[in-house]
Amino acid sequence: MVETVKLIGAFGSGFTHRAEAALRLKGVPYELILEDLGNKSELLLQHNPVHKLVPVLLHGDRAVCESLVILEYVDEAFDGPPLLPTDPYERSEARFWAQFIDQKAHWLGVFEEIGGVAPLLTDEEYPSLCQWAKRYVAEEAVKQCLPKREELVAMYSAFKEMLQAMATSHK
Ligand SMILES: N[C@@H](CCC(=O)N[C@@H](CS)C(=O)NCC(=O)O)C(=O)O
Repeated sequence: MVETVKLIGAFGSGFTHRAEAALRLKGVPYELILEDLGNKSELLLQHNPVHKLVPVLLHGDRAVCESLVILEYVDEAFDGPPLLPTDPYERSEARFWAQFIDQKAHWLGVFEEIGGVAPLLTDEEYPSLCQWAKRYVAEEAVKQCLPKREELVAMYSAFKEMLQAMATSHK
């Protein structure tokens, strides 16, 4: 029996994107269930009682939490092109950069724009990482589940305004 794959996530969440991109790169069909993080569902709370965060991968009746853990689970549980290298050292490097980058490739530019700060990830300082980021966002499977930059800017700008309003009202 083929077990269904569902991903509990949230729009604009880089961690959700990471899990979704893993499923797409691996060629695993899945259903995306979008959470309202201001009003978390029973489904999310039941399957991630420890952190209560998205993403959560549901594979049949099993739940996998934490985006990097999901990524490795997807790589090991399903057939398809490998996501991580086979060589242990190269795997450790991939894990190191996965932790470091945490989807900054696409999201960092958005935060720079909203925060009005100078670019944090520059070609001069991180040439290999910038090259990788460009290749990553150009990948067809990734493009299909990458939120549009304008939508991320709109969402995080609204979030920033909400935080500013809260800070002002607490003065
Ligand atoms: N370390 C976690 C981080 C997940 C995370 O921070 N998820 C955010 C959305 S991007 C969330 O669920 N936020 C809801 C909350 O903080 O209550 C992972 O890699 O999966």
